[in-house]
Amino acid sequence: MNILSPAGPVAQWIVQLWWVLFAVAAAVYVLTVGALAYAVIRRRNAAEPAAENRAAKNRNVAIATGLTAAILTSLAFASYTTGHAIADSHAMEGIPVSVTGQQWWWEVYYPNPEARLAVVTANELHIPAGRRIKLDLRSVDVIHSFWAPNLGGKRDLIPSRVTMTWLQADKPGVYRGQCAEFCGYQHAHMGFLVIAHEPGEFQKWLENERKPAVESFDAVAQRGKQVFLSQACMFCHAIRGIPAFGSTGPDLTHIGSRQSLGALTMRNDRASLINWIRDSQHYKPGTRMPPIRVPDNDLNALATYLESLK
Ligand code: HEC
Ligand SMILES: [Cu+2]
Repeated sequence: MNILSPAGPVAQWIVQLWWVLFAVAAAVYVLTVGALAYAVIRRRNAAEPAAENRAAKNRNVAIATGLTAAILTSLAFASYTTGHAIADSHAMEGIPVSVTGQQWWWEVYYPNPEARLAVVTANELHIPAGRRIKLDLRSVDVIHSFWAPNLGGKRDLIPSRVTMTWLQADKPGVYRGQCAEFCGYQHAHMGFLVIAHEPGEFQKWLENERKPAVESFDAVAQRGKQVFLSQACMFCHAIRGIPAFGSTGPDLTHIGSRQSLGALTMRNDRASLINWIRDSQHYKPGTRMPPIRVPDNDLNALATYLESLK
């Protein structure tokens, strides 16, 4: 991932500003170091220190000071203009999505006036390409920062406050995001994906997410469900459609269709799922999910069940 390759308007503005700042800073650096080198060489080669020419010296200092002030003022102006362009667009319409930061994962919520049509998932922000997404950001514990560099700017998630930002992906694709404010031990393992779909595909995804967990009639998956319900899992995780309502950890209703486990800590495949349940602390030390002792047979059934939740 290259943070300097924008894939949406907000990121585009920020990257433009970045290049302007970089170019000006680089030019000033080269000029300053060049002038210093020139002065050193001239001084060295002169047999006698050159006669003081106060007037010329004063003039040069005045020019340099004026230039510095002009450059800093223009940069401040450029920065203000970019910030204003991003902030101004808050008033515009967009598809509302709520993101809640937790140590150390992201809850993603798609509100709907009809409560049963709302959708909740984790660590993946699915969006339609070419549409503006209005995000409201919350935190339940410490300050986090939402950052999907190819699509938008950083925005802090602050406990007991709602902050807003927006982003847009011009084309379908998968973009990486990351918590950008140190929030504890596993801050680095607090990643997420923004998955931009063709608008029709997005609707399909949303409709699938609205459904409760699919009931698989596979005997092993059925057994896995019983294991899930008989272990502590249901105190921390919700699976809509079965009596599991926990909210300490991510909603697992469609876990089988997600790409990662533990906020991009590991890929979502069978082996990782088993390893994660057996000993999440090994892969993400300090995470709120305790290691859970389940006999191997049950663990296999549990993995089959979770994988079936597409
Ligand atoms: C004490 C609460 C707690 C219990 C009990 C618990 N979990 Fe978790 N679980 C969590 C938390 C918190 C996370 C998020 C960890 C992170 O990303 O930092 C999580 C993450 C997961 C994930 C990855 C989800 C994702 O989207 O990344 C899976 C799968 C999972 N748990 C399955 C289980 C199963 C199966 C059980 C029972 C055997 C279980 N959990 C028991 C709290 C719990
Ligand atoms: Cu963080």
